[in-house]
Amino acid sequence: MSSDSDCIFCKIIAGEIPSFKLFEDENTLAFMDINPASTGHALVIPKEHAADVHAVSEAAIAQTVKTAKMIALAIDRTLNPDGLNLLQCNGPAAAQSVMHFHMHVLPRREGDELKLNWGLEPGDMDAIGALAERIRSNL
Ligand code: DGP
Repeated sequence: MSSDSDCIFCKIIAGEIPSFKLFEDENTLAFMDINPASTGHALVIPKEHAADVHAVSEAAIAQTVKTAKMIALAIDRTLNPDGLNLLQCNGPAAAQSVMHFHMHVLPRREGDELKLNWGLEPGDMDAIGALAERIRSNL
């Protein structure tokens, strides 16, 4: 499986840097976003390194969407949000900051006025870790 030693998400897959892991199978990994745009913001990635929608294989994108659906359900059970975005960004103009294909699972609240080009503010790691445990228990 292709990997890029300079890619932060490949390092998370390899366990070289820590993450609040939610779910892992042979082809995908789901974990909490550490710069959350909303409470419960999670990411789903293929293990195969590919920069964006143009580079990712059809198999990997299908596996990633399947895992994203499972994570969306677990987040729904855990947080009961008013809505939820599945979002995927391609290229700097579309606010892609990590060049490893990923899907955002973004819980939403009525009137939260979340801008989809959110700033990358570090979250509260204790709160994110505690939430990861709650979401895992709802998988
Ligand atoms: P995008 O802007 O669509 O490329 O989203 C990248 C997301 O990845 C952004 O919301 C912040 C998040 N992120 C960046 N670095 C890390 C990291 O080291 N760990 C985790 N868990 N998330 C990260």
